[in-house]
Amino acid sequence: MKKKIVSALLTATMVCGMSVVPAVGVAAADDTITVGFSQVGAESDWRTANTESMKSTFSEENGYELIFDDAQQKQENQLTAIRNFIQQEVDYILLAPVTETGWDTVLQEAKDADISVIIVARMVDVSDDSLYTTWIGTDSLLEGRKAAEWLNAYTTAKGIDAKDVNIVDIQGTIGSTAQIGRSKGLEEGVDNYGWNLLAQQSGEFTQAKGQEVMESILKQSGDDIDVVYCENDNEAFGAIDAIEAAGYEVGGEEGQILVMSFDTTNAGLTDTLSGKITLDTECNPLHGPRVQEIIEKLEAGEEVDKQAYVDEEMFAADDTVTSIKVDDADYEVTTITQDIIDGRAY
Ligand code: GYE
Repeated sequence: MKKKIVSALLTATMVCGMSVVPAVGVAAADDTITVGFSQVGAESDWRTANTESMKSTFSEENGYELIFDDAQQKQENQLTAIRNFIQQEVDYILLAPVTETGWDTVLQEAKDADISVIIVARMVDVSDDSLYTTWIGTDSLLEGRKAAEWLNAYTTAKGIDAKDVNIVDIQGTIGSTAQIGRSKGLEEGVDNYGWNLLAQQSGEFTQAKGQEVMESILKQSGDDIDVVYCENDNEAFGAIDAIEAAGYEVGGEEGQILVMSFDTTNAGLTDTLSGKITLDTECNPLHGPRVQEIIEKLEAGEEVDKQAYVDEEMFAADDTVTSIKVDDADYEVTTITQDIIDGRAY
């Protein structure tokens, strides 16, 4: 831990009254950057890939000491973890916040302790943005808008009337950036095109909850459902299991229930290849190297952007729609292949 070692050296200098020439081992330890990472949990394949990316980046070989804390999807655990990091005098705090609100007090404590905070993946909603140094993550609203534009293009290409498009939205963790943006993108599509939103309920980004929620919605309105918009892959896996167990088929053909998803994890794209998921919109979890680049810049005294979005793609089961437009920008929709899946890093 840099700060502690520096102060230990200063103390040694004062006590001995002579200059201290650090031994080689001490000098090496002096370079170690201590990072406390408060991770939301392990609710999804995306999250596991994200944890893995952070752990392999902030390794001893790379000159870091990582203190990792899994909050099990609870904000109170994240608050405790951050307070522990402050007490341990880490050099940086990385926070992947479960929801957007409720961070002002604890981030003020980090600021008072002079510790830089980097927000990862989801965003925080704080009254003073000097409470964090920078944010890196996904543009969830754009993801939702892209998915909605694809649905409009797909149903139009199939000659389906907008008023015959009945949608179920299995939302993510309520109040998280990923949920807020993805739900809003769909809701805008409902307003713009006149689709019917039959049900909207949280599956908490997990397979188990996605399945449970889908089961109960199927009981109420099974025969009416045309589209299930899952806000991540794990919810989609659960929803697909529920749909098939109830005797319905998933897919993009007439009479089937069309499943849309986000994340493009390996398992998600495998379901896209088999046609169980018709569209999977990417959300890239490999933030480790990106955060490392930010830390290196800060260490060098350079300026960093206040926020940075990651570029993301869209993958479909077939080529009914090959590109869509959001706010005058074109986005390609790639038909998934096994080669694409094999060539991906997660
Ligand atoms: O889509 C989901 C995860 O915050 C972007 O959280 C992330 C989301 C991701 O649990 O699978």
